[in-house]
Amino acid sequence: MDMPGELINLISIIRSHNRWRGLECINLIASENVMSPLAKSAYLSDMMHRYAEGRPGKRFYQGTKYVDEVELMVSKIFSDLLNVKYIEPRAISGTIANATVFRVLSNPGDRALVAPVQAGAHVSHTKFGTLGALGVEHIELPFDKDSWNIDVDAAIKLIRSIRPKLVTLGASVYLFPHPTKEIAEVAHEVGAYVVHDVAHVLGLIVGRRWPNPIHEGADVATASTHKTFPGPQGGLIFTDNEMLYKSIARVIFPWFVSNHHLHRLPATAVTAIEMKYFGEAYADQVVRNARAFAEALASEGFKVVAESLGYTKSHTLVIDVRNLGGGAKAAKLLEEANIIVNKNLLPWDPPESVRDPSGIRLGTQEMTRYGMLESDFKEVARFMRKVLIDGRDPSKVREEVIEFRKRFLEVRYTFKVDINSLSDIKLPLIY
Ligand code: DSN
Repeated sequence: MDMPGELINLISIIRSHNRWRGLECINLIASENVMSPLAKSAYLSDMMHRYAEGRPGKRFYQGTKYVDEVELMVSKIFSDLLNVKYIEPRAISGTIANATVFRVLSNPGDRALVAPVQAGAHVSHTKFGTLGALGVEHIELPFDKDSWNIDVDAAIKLIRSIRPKLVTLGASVYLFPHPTKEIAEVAHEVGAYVVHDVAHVLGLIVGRRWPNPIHEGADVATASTHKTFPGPQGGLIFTDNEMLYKSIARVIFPWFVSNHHLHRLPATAVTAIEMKYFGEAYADQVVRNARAFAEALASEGFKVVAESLGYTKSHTLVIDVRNLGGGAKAAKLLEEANIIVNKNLLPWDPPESVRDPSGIRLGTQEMTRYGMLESDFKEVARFMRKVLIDGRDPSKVREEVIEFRKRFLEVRYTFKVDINSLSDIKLPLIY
C-alpha cells in the first residue's frame, strides 16, 4: 500500500521541525539542549519498547538483564561525577523527581517554604503545580531583588517561625547560587529537610562551575538530565542520606512511575560519559558565553538584569523588555527571526502577568554545544538589537540568522565516532 496522505503530511511536519529548530534557529531556551549523535543513537535502542518496573535485579518483568546493567551504570557514573553516595535515576522528569521527594518529606496539610515563582521557582515547587497537587502548603521565601537571591536573614527568621517540613531551593531562572549552607543550618535546627532543585545547573555542577548542594548541606537534590546536562529528557534524584534514598526508592515506584522510559537510560549514560571527559571544558565555555552575551546585549542597548552583580554565574541571563513592548511581544518577534527564547516573569511582576511578563530568558548551553564562543554571542546580540531595538523586519533578519547558523551544525564536546559502525540495525532519522 502507498503511504497515505496523512502520513506524508506528518513526516513533512517532523522534517520541517527538525530543519527549523535543528539547523536554522538560534536556540536560546535555557531549559533545552541537544544530545550528541552517539547519545541519539543510544536513545533509539530496543529498550524504548520494553518494560522494567521495579529495581535492577528485582523487576516485575522478564527480559531486563541488559536494562539492569545500564541502569546500574547510570547510577554509578552519576555517583562518581557528583561525588554523592546515592542516585535514583527512575524519575522520568524533573517534576516527577520533585513529586517523589516532596511526597517522601511531607504529608498533605504540611507546610513548605519555597522560592517565589516571580523569582524563578519552578511551577512544580508551588501551589500552582506538584506541591499544590500533593496538598502541601506553599509559603514563599523572601527574595532580595538587589542580590537576585533569597534574602538570607529574612529567610532564617521565616524558617524559625513557620517550622516547615521542607524548604526548596533552586530555580528556573537561576543566575546566582542560592545560599544552601545558611538555609540548611537553620532548616535542620527546626527539623526541616532541604531539597535543592538543580535541574537547570546539573551540567554546570558536573563540570565544576556550580556548587553541588549536597556538599553544602542540602539533604536531597533533584534535577533533570536535559538542560545544562545535555542528555535525553529525564529526571534524577541524588543524596548522601541512606534513609532518604531508601524511602525515595520505595515511593518513586509504584507511586510516581510504573515503567520509567528505559530508552532514556543508555542515552543518559552516554551523555554522562561525555560529561566525564568534556564536562569541565563545556561548562566553562557555557558560563563564559553567558557573561559575554550579557555584556554584548547591554552594550547593544538592552536592559540585562543584575548588571551590578556581573549579570550571571550560570548559563542563564534575563532581559527586562518592558520598554520594548513586553516579554510576549519580544519573544514572538524574535521567533519570527528564528531566535528562540521564552517570555519570563521578573521578580516585580504579579503572577497573573505570566502570559505577558516583563522579561525574556536566554540560555547559552545549547548553542555552546554547537560550538559557539564569546564572539559568536556578540553576533547574536546584534541580531537581537536589529529586531527589538532597531525595528528591522524580522523576516529579513531571519535570512541572516539562517546563514549564521550554518557555521554551528555539529555537536561538540563529544567523541568522534562513526555511528553506523556501532549498529547492527540502521536507524535513519527523519531529516
Ligand atoms: N519549565 C522548564 C524551564 O523552562 O525552566 C523547567 O522544567
